[in-house]
Amino acid sequence: TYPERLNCVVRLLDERIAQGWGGRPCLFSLTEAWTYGELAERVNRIASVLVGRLGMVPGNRVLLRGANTPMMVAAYLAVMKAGGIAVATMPLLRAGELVLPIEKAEVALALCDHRLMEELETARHSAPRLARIVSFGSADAELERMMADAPPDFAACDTAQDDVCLLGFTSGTTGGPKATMHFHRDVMAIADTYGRHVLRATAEDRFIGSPPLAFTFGLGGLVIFPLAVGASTVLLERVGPDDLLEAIARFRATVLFTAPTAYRALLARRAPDALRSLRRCVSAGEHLPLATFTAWTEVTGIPLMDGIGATEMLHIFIGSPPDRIRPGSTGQPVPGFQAKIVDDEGRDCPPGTPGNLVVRGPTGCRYLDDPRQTRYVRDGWNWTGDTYVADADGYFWYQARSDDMIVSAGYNIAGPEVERALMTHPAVAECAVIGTPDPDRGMVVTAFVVAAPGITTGDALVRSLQDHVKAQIAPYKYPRRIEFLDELPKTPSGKLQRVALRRRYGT
Ligand code: 3SK
Repeated sequence: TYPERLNCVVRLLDERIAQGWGGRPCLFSLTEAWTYGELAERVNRIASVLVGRLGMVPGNRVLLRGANTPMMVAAYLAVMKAGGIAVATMPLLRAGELVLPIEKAEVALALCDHRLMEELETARHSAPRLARIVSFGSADAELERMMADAPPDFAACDTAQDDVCLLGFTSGTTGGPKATMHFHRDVMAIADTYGRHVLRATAEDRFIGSPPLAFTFGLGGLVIFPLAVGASTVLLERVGPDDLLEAIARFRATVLFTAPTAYRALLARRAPDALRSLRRCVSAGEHLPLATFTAWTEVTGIPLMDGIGATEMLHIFIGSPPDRIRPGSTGQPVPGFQAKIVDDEGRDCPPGTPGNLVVRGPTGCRYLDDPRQTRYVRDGWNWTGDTYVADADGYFWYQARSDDMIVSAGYNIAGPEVERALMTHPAVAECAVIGTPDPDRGMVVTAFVVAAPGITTGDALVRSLQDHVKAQIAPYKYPRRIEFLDELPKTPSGKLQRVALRRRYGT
């Protein structure tokens, strides 16, 4: 339970300063090192700018666009401290993909890394309600210039525990992205549930990882959990396996948050010495195969902590602490959350019977103004879209996605969105996109394409289609496999048979 008046930034940051921890290390990047005190001062200056110069009032939604940097963390916390609502979108989104979040969240103000301005400026032509974009991320960016004149103190907005402070967007297979609303108390709840009971980090820990701060997996793992225990965190803008490996060794990181694809890539570097400082390794965002768990555990001596979370629930809701891991299973529900398996009518399935994974808990699930609320939340249970089996001991075992979402290297990608992008290429007559198994990325986006009459298929067309998709939508969504077919498999009534396509890959 939390007090009626609650501002999560007061809890996570101001109370640390009051405790006398201002001089302790807080945020690192490859070029910067901020103490708790320095973060608190930047948060206050940004909050002063938001309210005093940019006219933000409590409840306003502020779009945040940036890579994982200390300034991005400061911007998040400043919006929430001032009573605003942080609206996070993946930094790689293209202009066309930014319009819906801006419109849906009714965003009039954005703080944007100066290197990502172009797509946002373009998006604004189709989203005129976005009245003001303020750049940040360099000494002469607009936000930094205003911060220089702003007061270093700021009295936090007196928010209620159930005031919304964060809108997280999650991809939908039909009907486009949905915005999930989270309260100030939800931010504390993930620290008090997963953080306290499963992760069990301490002030001496140093966090590191790859998920973007715009994804709540990254926000929790790299900001909320470390701040909640007074630890420090390393923020990386480039998170390829070599970048990650080098940074783990350089900063002697102890807690790693990333997806199975990255764990496999780190193992492939064959540099166990670089991983020696780690003591907690959390894997989520996609299914963790037993082979990856085993290989990681053998090489590092640290059991890989699998977990499943959702933007709807803010963070991980099933996942076991190191001493209770059952290899191959995702784990048990995080204390504070309940999970169960139900059939398509919502009736409980007995242990051992596969069915739909549903969850409920303190943090979700509330969609912003979305008719899909009643489809995905029934009787208070959030339908996750995953098929699982529970065993008699309450461990949950992943089987498959129940919908058409493709989970690749930790990214959720909606096949229909890739299909729409491909269909705008003049060489495509018809197409269908599914996920197919891949040893490195778990699944890869695979497109089956019927070429337009007279078009020559081959490698050049594959490259052209891939480049075309990367230019339309976030590049991580492009189809890594493309197969050309004379026709797509259809039912007699003309409906696409995705099952027949999946069968080609044995799934
Ligand atoms: O498992 C996930 O995909 C996830 C989503 C949102 C937040 C946290 C996690 C682990």
